[in-house]
Amino acid sequence: MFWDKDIETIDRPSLEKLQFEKLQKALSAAASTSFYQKVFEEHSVNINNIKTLEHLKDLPFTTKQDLRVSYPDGMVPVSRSQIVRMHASSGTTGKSTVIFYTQKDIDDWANLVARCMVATGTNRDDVFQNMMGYGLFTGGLGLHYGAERLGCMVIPASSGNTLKQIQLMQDFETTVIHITPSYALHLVEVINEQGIDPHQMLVSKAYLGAEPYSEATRLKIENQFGIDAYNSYGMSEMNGPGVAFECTYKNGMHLWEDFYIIEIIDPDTGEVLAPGEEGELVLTHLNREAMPIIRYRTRDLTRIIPDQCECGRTHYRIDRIKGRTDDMLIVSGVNVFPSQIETVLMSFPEVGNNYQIVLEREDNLDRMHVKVELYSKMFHGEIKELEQLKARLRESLRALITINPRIELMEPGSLPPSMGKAKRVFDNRSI
Ligand code: DLL
Repeated sequence: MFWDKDIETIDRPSLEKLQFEKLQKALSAAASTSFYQKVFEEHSVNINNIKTLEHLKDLPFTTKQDLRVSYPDGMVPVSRSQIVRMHASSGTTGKSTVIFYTQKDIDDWANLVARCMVATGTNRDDVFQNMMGYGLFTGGLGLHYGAERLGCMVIPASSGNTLKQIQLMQDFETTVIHITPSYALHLVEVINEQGIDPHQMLVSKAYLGAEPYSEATRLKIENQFGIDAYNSYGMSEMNGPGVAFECTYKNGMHLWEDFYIIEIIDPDTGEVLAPGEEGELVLTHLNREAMPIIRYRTRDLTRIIPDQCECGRTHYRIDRIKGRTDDMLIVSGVNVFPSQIETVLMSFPEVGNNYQIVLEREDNLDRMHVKVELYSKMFHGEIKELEQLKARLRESLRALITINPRIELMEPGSLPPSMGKAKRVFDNRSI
């Protein structure tokens, strides 16, 4: 099942030719903005010297800080009257970064999202309940327009209000949901609390994204709901959701290369790495009129999966995001990604749906404290069993991250639930 078979299965030489044509247009649009004019001048860049895709690596990177510096519209080559929408990043630090779209940009984005949904087998007969926040965040409206373009019936539920979500799911026979993985874990708990069997509901698919999560969490959500969960990746700077999406093979996310040029770089040196090597994802937007962005450093760590997918799509897949270059924790000198901790926790069948990582400094030493909810049945047995579980959790974490964390076992519902992007790490060391 394809939305645009010719483009999705295009051979690599034709894809590269198309990318190069689009890159030239994107570069000349960028060069007409005040931001890139200055940057290209500073780096002595003459865009006429970019004669092949290979030359892209001669151009400077664009960073989140650059978007802040050029706030609000230093990267916009079109007039205000051509702009029909803006979104802003969900960043919690500093000034938010703003993204603009022309009508063509919105149409292209809707088509791209429709392409993603079709790759998972969704069609116009589906009822799509969108549980991502509507507003400046791109998660809500991004999928909304794509699902309408495909012809689904869209329920614009937005995030939160969990009992209402469940009622909508039942009354309108929702078949596909779009939700953050942390909220999905909370939703399924509330469904069970209401005495409803999630397996009896008609929902058959979930699109999970907007935050990092492990394969173990995907499996947990799939098993608890009895559905297929698909990984969805994107960021405001590159439109929002729809940048990369899994197909029915659920084996890495197709990153749509007719819209974006992918590079994986060494985050320390900026050097471009070979396909298959892990590093920071850098994306060039090839399609946006209102805001061309060249070589954007996403800070997300992943790798290209170089072999071709069995679905027939030729666009490269990227692996599950391992974390961000800026969310790596350094605990007692050891580098730890929260995703490593989540993988261990969620592989224990006794572990419930929520956890927190708290870092503290005691007597000048770093201490890691992992608070983890268990299923309620675990509190009906003997204390000895809980002590053994604690020891097994501590040992599994120590084996992987070489740090001995303090484990606190908690009853379900003890930790605050997440309705959107979850905050799970609390670093209290510098306070
Ligand atoms: O989160 C767009 C989005 C909405 C994607 C809905 C998927 C679904 P931002 O708020 O700008 O945009 O945050 C982008 O979120 O750089 C990643 O660090 C993280 N992220 C997004 N999707 C995933 C994912 C939206 N599937 C930032 N896995 C990105 C891991 C993800 N991290």
